[in-house]
Amino acid sequence: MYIDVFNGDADGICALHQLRLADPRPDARLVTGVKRNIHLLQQLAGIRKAHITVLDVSLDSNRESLVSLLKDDCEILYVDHHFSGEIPDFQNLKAHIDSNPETCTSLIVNRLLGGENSAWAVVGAFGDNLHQSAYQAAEALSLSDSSVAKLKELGELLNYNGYGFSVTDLFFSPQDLYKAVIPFPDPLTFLEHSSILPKLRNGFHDDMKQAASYKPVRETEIGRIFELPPEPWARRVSGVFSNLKAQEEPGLAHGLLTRNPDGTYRVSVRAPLINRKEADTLCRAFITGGGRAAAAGINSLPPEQLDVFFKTFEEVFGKDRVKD
Ligand SMILES: [Mn+2]
Repeated sequence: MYIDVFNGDADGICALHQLRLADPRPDARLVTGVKRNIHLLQQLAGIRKAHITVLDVSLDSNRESLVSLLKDDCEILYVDHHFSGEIPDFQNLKAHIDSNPETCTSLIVNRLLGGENSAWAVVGAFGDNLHQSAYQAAEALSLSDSSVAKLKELGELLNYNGYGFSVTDLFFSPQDLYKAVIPFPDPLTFLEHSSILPKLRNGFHDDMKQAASYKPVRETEIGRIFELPPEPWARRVSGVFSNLKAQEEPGLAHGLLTRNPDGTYRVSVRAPLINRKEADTLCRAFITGGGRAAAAGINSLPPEQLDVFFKTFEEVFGKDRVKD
């Protein structure tokens, strides 16, 4: 039995696609979800002796399930760029983990394949917001500037589709999106012929247009905090919206609040782009917070702690402010 497990964002989809173009497994069971659903190996409880490929989800977050699958004689290929912690020592585990902030899973797969399907690696890298690495990987392909711009748009659209609270928020389930790319060895052909791209492109522009009308709910010299309504369009666009706001004001920290169904807030935080630090420090000060130094979040912030959040936001990012 073959099982392919992949993060439901651009990087996860492109990494798997590159691998399967080189080594097709048409009967593989596919396991994926929205971008934030990273505990994917839990879904394989009880599976024995399968050939499993895992892409673009943190090993550390899946450690327990991974070890029990390895003990149950599964052969596992694990490729990722998130924090892994110690890699379990098993003969039947092949791990290629590189947490360098300038790389992503698609680029690691590209290296493993000797550049065999690297146009898709470029798409995955753009999707993960690694523009410099993406342009670098694109150089070897000698593409025109307009073709590279197309790969960038594709990466961003695939990435955009991965956000959302659950798959029902999304235009396409990540599984369907992956199935849609399978027939296309060349992403530029996919861009031209796929019937799903126009829907994704229109959805993206509509969502961004709605989001653009929202002003900050709090604005200081330290940063800006926005709130978007608890609706599917806002959940879909949250990641791209945060990136865009951060690019608008690279010297400021940014926060985005969205209500959860239980009344608490889901919070996402971006450190200032010119000083990508401390977003995790801020979020870890709250029970359900976590993340990386540049981008972090809190899963459910009780509304009565909102003022404490604002204060801590300004303390943490104020302390370290780069004066201009
Ligand atoms: Mn990734």
